[in-house]
Amino acid sequence: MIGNTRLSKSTPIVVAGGGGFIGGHLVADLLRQGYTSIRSVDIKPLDEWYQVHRGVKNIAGEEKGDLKNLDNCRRALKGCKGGYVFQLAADMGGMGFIENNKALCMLSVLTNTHMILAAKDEGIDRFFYSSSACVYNADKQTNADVTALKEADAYPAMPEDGYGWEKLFSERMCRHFREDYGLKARVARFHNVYGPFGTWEGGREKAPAAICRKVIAAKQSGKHQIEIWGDGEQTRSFMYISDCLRGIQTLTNSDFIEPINLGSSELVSINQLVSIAENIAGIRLDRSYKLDAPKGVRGRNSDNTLIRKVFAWEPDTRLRDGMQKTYEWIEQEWLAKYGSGKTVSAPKPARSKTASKGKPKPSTNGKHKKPASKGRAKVKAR
Ligand code: GDC
Repeated sequence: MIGNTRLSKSTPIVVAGGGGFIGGHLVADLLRQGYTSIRSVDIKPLDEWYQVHRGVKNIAGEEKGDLKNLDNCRRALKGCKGGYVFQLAADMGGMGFIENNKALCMLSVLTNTHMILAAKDEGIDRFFYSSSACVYNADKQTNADVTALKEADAYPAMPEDGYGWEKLFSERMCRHFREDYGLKARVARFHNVYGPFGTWEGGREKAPAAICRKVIAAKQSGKHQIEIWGDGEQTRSFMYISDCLRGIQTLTNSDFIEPINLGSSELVSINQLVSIAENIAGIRLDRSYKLDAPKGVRGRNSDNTLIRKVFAWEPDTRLRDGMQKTYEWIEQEWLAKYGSGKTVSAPKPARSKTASKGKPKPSTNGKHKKPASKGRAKVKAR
């Protein structure tokens, strides 16, 4: 792993949420590095995974892959003493999802509680927990012209309703399992991660993928219009997936024990994000603004002082570069699913599990034979 070449390649590694966007990329990266004992666990059936990798023990579907269930957590980690767990499993999505599914988001507490309990009992060496910028106090995020969020800004606590409260609680659980039981828990606060092999339609997609999809649909239909949620002046930073992978592994291998920002500090407005996608597409669109759509906080950026100090590094992929790769991948998916020249109606915000019920059609070795649906594609990388 990055930052730890001494780690044996046969170290048992469990990626919880391996069928998801970040988990799928992490498994691919671990395989690339030569790790030989990887388990990938996800509640989704295998044909709904974003990426499926050979050379890994894939545990898929509700019966064995639902990590809200303690027995499933114990089974997933059995025999992995001294190994690594990457806890990326969660029922989540972009603003359209988390604003409409607060109870469901809070139920991830079962997954986090049972996974950390099983990790402690199994004698897991390192436990990585994926927290979120949604833990930060809402009062610090009321202006588009933001002061970037530093780690101390999570307290006094007033996180994002539902999703953010659960994340903050689970962060605390990591701390107390470390203090009371000596579990080496590591916590990163992700700032809006994007890239290929993620959700791009169906209601769970975040702004980068949603904007790419809308621009592609406008280009293909010849109807050069785009609807943007909010007034477009809200600000964010977006982290490309490769930076996320590097940060996860660097932190997990380190001795740094406090929650730390893992995000880009390249701040943009959503209007600027749209301009980037337009530039990639080579078109200009008429913009309309849906002011009553889910908007989240007014402005958010990652203060990277701490990560620079601790790791002499910070996520540094330029948004324009990451968006180019993301746009190209979504365009392929879009064309495979809809063909060229079609008009596609905008999806409604997702509720409950419906957004996770899409059934992508299988493809092999990165070549999509059939169109994917619900913004998911399957690739057998090995
Ligand atoms: O969904 P998201 O990327 O999540 O939205 C960013 C901003 O983009 C919001 O203000 C939203 O209204 C705006 N936006 C404009 N058009 C669109 O078509 C669209 N789709 C979407 N989705 N947004 C649009 C996220 C959470 C995550 C995670 C990260 C951590 O909040 O949803 O689960 O925890 O934060 O940083 P965002 O950045 O508000």
